[in-house]
Amino acid sequence: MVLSESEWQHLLKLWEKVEVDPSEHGKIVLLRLFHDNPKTLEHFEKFKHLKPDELKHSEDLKKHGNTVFTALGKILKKKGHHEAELKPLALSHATKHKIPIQFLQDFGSAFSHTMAEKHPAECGADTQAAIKKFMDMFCHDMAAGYKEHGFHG
Ligand code: ZNH
Repeated sequence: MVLSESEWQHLLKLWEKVEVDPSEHGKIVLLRLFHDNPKTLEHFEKFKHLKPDELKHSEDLKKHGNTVFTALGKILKKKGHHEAELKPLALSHATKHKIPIQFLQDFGSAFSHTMAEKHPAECGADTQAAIKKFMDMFCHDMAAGYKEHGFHG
């Protein structure tokens, strides 16, 4: 699951586009995740009671999108050396939010599809394959962190 230098470069180039507006990118990916797997929305106390239209226009969802994408960007830029960044995330997602690994994989698909749609020039087949590898690595390392906290999501 090790990424090559050229795969990291594809991802970093794509990320330059994401960083222009992380809240908007985060929001679109989360909306797609909630649409593709409605069970994921149930884990958000602050969003699960919103109607689809309210969710779409929620400033709070944008804020959360920014939180998630800022964290994801920090991880990506470590090019695989992300132990320090993943530790607190594995802890909170295992013990507090209780998010099954499957949902993190679903997030990866929503992320990949959104990028291909929004940034076709930066998201060719090579980049899509790199995203898949990166998200597989992320999920694998999160699962290892989950186990340390006795969560087998
Ligand atoms: Zn999450 C939160 C990141 C996915 C659910 N997150 C969160 C935060 C962060 C994150 C940074 C804040 C802090 C803490 O820890 O708490 N996430 C993230 C990332 C990812 C994710 C990076 C991928 C990649 N999440 C996810 C999913 C889900 C979730 C998939 C479901 C389904 N989160 C969550 C919750 C929370 C969080 C529920 C809490 C929110 C509030 O605020 O309430």
